[in-house]
Amino acid sequence: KQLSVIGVPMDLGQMRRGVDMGPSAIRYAGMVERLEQLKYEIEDLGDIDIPRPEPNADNRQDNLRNLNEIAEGSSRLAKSVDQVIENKRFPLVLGGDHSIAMGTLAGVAKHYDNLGVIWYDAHGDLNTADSSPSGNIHGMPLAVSLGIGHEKLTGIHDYEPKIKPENVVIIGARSLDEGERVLIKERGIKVYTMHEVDRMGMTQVIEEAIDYLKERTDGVHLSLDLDGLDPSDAPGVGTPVIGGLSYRESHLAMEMLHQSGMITSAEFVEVNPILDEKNKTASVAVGLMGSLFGESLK
Ligand code: DIR
Ligand code: MN
Ligand code: MN
Ligand code: MN
Repeated sequence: KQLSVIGVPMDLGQMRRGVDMGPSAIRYAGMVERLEQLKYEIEDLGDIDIPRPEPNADNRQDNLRNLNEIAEGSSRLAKSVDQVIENKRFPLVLGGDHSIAMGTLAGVAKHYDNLGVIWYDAHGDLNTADSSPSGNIHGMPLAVSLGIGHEKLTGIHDYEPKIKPENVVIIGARSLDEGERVLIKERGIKVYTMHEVDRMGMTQVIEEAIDYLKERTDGVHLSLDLDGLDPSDAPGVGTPVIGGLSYRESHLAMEMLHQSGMITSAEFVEVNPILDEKNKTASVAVGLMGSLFGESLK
């Protein structure tokens, strides 16, 4: 298989500096070497150029912080991802904060009639400018991809919506804002909160998710926010929430997704090396990639 890696040094979607160094931290944790052992042909396309706003400016429009810079960065990312798929390669995107998913999905979804999405995250990322408690765009990319949000974001790469609510599965949720809960109910988005993971176990959660997506999609994007994991396993994230998915549950999930053969693109986001402990979170991300791409002991 042929893989193309795209780094996205984006930190404008939230308030903690340092997450723009996520792509370097993940590369430094040995990603390329790890995946090459699995006999992938890998090309690293380097990093997308992200516009810088005026330093220290609040830079908010309609409760959307850094709107123009994020829209422009996402649009550049969308073009790159689009080209990778055009070349019949698998796009592997490294964040950067989760706002980059708007660009990734814009580049991917064009190539599918019914793109499925697995959103592995402590959060729903379903806010809009009106519902957002923070004005941080990294809390909005799933809503934006569904066509809900500011037109500068929903219109990235010149089409919308990118995905349909019935093709989305959220796993690991444990911090949902009120407006996000309303959207989940209204649009019928499938959500496995930590409550369901605890009751059913990760095996059944992923089996159900795979069966559900298999029936209705022609490709599946994995958007993995490292804060979906418990902060004890992934401390280097900007918005940690206790009570998360374990390292082992996450590896199991990745192995089962690999066995399903259904994942057609992936991104790993929110690794912040400044907040991390000796690059642990980036190493966890690389380990999860290993499992997703087929590492196994037999
Ligand atoms: C919160 C936090 N729901 C917000 N969202 C985060 O600001 O919208 N998403 N951290 O990953
Ligand atoms: Mn997220
Ligand atoms: Mn489409
Ligand atoms: Mn999150």
